[in-house]
Amino acid sequence: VQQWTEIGSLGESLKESSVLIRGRVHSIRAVSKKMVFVVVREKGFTVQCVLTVKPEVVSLQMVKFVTNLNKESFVDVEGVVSVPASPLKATTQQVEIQVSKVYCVNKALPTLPINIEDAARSESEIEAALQAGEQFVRVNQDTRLNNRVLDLRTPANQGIFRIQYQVEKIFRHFLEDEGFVGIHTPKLMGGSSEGGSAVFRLQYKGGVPACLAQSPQLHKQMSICGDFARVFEVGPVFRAEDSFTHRHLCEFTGLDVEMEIKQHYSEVMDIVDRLFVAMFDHLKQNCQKLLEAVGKQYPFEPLVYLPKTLRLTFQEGVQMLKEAGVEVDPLGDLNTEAERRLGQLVFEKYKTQFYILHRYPLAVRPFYTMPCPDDNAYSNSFDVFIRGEEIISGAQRVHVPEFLEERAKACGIDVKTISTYIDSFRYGAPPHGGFGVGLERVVMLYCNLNNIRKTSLFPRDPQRIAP
Ligand code: ATP
Ligand code: AMO
Repeated sequence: VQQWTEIGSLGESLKESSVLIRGRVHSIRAVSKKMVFVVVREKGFTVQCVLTVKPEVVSLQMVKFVTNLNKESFVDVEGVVSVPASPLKATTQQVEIQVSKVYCVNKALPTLPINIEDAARSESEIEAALQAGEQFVRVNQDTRLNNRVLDLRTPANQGIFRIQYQVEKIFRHFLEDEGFVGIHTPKLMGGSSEGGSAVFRLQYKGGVPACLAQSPQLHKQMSICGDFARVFEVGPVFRAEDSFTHRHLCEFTGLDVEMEIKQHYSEVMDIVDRLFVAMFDHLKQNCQKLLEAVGKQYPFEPLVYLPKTLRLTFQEGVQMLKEAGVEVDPLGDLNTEAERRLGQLVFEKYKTQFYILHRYPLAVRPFYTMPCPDDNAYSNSFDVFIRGEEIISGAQRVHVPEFLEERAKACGIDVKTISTYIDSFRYGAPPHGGFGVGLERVVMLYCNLNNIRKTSLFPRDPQRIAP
């Protein structure tokens, strides 16, 4: 049995070795009846395979067969690795394979809804192709998403979703090392977890009204009441968002944390700080190839962050905006534009694109948020931003049941629907807090991508529930 070599691992060290690879036909360029170049792709990596008629080895027929292969078909290629005289522009690997055998494992349709080479072009490559009068198709977002299985094959998308998994991995590993335990909370709920309208309603058995969880909020807190002390969850979050924006999905992946607090809600922000610095360091140190694959199609500047994450209070943020001529309600929420502007101001002043804004006005936070003990117009809560856009919300929670009930009522929530949640606190609950991260947003903003649909494998938005 012969060893398979991954295309991504082909390099000069394998010069003159015989290799066997399996991949897709990415492109075909016939030079003559006797010679054809086939670029073969695997997991976003590409290598040029050269087929030349050679008596006893490669026949005219074989060159013809390969010339006529459909793109995206799966092939096994056997040959010897060689190093070309000049660098190869069209492939990721800088070696070629001098082919002795090609076997088509399974073919793709002759015409596909998306040409992967077209889908993989950057804006500047599109410009250059237009200037050169090249024949190609500009693949728009809807076409990509309608044909996501093909779109996912581009090197940039291979990079995005492999980076996304690294973010999830560091989240799990870091928290595990800090004594957190992974949990799984129900997604079918009797009442809404965040309040408000953005909830998907459904009928449970026996016609009982139910909804899909807008977050694991209630059950992650109830797990703290169940003595797990420090918990995290990676799971789906459902929001019936009305508006069509670049950063809202109807289903996304939530990275959630909940923990006992000994003295101060800064303990929760400490976890955010160390977790994300560890994550960004890991991406920088171990994911260069993936980041380059994304950057080649969607160029971006690396994220600038500090070894110790900057914390500003909401009031300081409002003041910075005011000094820059942006008036905002000091007891209201920041709109998207103000958040972006503050992101720029923070970058100019503190040289970081990642920071925590805390002590938000109580009025703009969910009912379960703990007011500041020294001024209850504000709350022990925070949001976290990358490049001026929110990736995290977090807070200390109200752990006194009577007060929790009062806050829920004041926020217009029907307390009957969350009575088991409120009761959990009647049996004795420790001070605690936590936060929720949108996984797709982290990757979108880390790579400075312009749309959250680019970081959702099969996105669900107000206008899309397929494929
Ligand atoms: P969270 O659920 O924690 O608030 P989020 O990022 O979804 O996270 P939103 O409350 O939806 O935040 O919005 C934050 C701010 O962004 C709002 O104050 C609002 O001004 C603005 N915003 C939200 N949706 C839109 C939209 N569709 N178009 C423009 N601005 C929006
Ligand atoms: P929040 O509602 O802010 O907080 O959500 C937490 C994080 O989830 C992400 N997010 C979204 N991502 C994609 N599409 C959406 N529609 C969407 N809505 C939110 C954002 C946001 O920061 N229970 C609290 C968290 C907590 O306090 O622990 C909560 O759900 O990145």
